[in-house]
Amino acid sequence: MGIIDKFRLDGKVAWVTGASYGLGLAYAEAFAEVGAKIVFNDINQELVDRGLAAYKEKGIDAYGAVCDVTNEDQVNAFVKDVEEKIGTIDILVNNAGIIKRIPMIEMTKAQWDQVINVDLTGPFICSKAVLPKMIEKRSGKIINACSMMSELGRETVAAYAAAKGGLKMLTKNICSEYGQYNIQCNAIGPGYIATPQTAPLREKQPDGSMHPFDRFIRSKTPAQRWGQTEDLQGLAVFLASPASDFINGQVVYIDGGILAYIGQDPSQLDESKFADVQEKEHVKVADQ
Ligand code: NAP
Ligand code: GCO
Repeated sequence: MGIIDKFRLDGKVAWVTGASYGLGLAYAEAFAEVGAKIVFNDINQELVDRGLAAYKEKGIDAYGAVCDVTNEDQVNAFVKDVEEKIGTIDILVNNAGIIKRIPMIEMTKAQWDQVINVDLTGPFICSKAVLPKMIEKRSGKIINACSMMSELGRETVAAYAAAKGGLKMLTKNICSEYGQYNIQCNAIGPGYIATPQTAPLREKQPDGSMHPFDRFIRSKTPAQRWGQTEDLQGLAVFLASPASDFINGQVVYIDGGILAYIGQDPSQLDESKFADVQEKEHVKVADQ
């Protein structure tokens, strides 16, 4: 196998959860480009249909179905359906996730539970559903969606940070427990990426000026820009492919340098430098 072949996914079935749009769609598109068969789920039929249309437009014959990653019966039924119709799942990306930006003392337990259920329990349920066949095949890749909040806290995201911190340790534990079966479990740790999930943090102010958080993130990122979903595709393919067979239990941060940099005074940023990139980064959810 030549070195470039190590990055191919020919004959592999890749399941990306919550992949109708956003980062999940970007990961799946890249996997398809290097030969994988794509299966995905989302929370309702409207989103699944939107995803199927998006994949078809990209020339990808994806399989999609409604499945709530927090519902073990739905997940097990989804996996059984995929195994019967497509084949056993070789690659799982636990991408589905939500965030609620609420000060902790104002957050209800129900809101806390919802975030933990989707962002941490969901990956547990989905990983548990695919691991038995991966063990049988002595081969498998699980990639979790960690975050800057796997390492850092910030105001209003207590539940999300707790979930993403826990997901870092779940990644290490799946590695520890199943690495002996040639199963690699790693995580992608994106920085701040321009997707619908972060759109509220980038919306221009009524006077047309930058959102304060947009300015803040650019001052914390050496690249002085938000990541684009395309920035993460190479890492996703790497972690899903034979090229990463001896990497296990790692969170690979892809953040434009945020975690390495103390940051600069946001007021010192030259906003005129951002005019050319802002339109793409401020693309509306409807255009995703
Ligand atoms: P996104 O735009 O909000 O997309 C998340 C997808 O997951 C949506 O399709 C969402 O459906 C779906 N989903 C939510 N709950 C679900 C459930 N219970 N079952 C199945 N699907 C469900 O998020 P994103 O920005 O693409 O991020 C994808 C992942 O990367 C998330 O885990 C996120 O935490 C993580 N991440 C994102 C960033 C970033 O800057 N964007 C950075 C670091 C990590 P709905 O549309 O109904 O919500
Ligand atoms: C927020 C953002 C972040 C990003 C991402 C950063 O409110 O701070 O939504 O949480 O989504 O997780 O890595």
